[in-house]
Amino acid sequence: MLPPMPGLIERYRDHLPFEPGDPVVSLGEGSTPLVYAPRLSDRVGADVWLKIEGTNPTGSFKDRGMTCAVSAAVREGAEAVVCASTGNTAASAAAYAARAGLRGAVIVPEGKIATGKLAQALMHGARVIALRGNFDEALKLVRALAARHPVSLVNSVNEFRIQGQKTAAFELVEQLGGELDALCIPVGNAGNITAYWRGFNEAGHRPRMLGFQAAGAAPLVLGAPVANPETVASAIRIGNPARWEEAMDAMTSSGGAVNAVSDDQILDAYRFLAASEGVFCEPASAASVAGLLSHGSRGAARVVCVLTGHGLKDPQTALDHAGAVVPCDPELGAIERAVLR
Ligand code: AN7
Repeated sequence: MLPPMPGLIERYRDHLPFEPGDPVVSLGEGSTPLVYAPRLSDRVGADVWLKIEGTNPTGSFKDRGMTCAVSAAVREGAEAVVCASTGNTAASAAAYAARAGLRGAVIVPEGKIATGKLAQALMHGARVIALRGNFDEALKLVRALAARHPVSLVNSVNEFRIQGQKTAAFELVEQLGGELDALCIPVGNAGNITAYWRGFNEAGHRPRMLGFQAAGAAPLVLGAPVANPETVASAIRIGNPARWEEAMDAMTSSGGAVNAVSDDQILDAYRFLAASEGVFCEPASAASVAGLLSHGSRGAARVVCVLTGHGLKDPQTALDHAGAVVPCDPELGAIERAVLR
């Protein structure tokens, strides 16, 4: 029998704030595939790889941070974990809370999270609270809640989340032998770009950090919070990122940039990845590729696009933007016409 694939904390313990003997809550996260993208590379004129974070246990990169945040919560004796979320943090927090035997409560903007994420949070037994407000309001409220009650806040304002997520940069350095010029990454609450930059610095490699926001939710591009963010990429429908300064620092100190991509550009990249590379990610993730396609690689020869979440998270957006099914009567002639036409 093969030895089990260790989770992040075991794999990178030397770089993480966990001692041997500390409780570890893991679902085997991390060690995600890095897949070369030949057609995208042709279009961009550079070698491009996709870091497929949708293969994490709950289908998004959030699991990297959540194994650390929930393990630390157990160590601290917390009884419950809480978060505000556009969906993926909620799904991940709910799963790791279930695994740890902790109560989980997640606050999501009512009607604005993808179906798969809602199903996950509910199935894992979290209390799902639909806020009549947006993510930024939810985060503000949950921070106030955590300051007053013995619950562990597992949003990326929690340092352990950043610690866990920085391991994706370690993996990239290993997978590419350190040969990486630029990283394209969607930016919402700005925890992930902060974490990658931390990881790259610790690993001694400093690729250009190219962050992309949805045009209707692009506070970092505009230089001011957005009161009513809107985008088809519901995961990054965020108007006032918590890690604002750190994200800007990552982009400036690496010689990178932050840019906006329109919903149409996001949807084009989303369909292109699925239809031409065989990789189905969620709309927010496609912002990294949309950004690379519309803003270019800035002279980088070797580029990684981070695909933060799995396409199955948001089946409704897929169905709304994909081709139609072909109806068919149960006869050979009809099947021939339907299949071979
Ligand atoms: C697929 O789940 O903020 O810049 O509450 O789900 O670290 O916020 C999700 C964010 C990119 C942006 N791609 O990352 C949440 C949440 C996907 C995401 C982001 C998110 P950050």
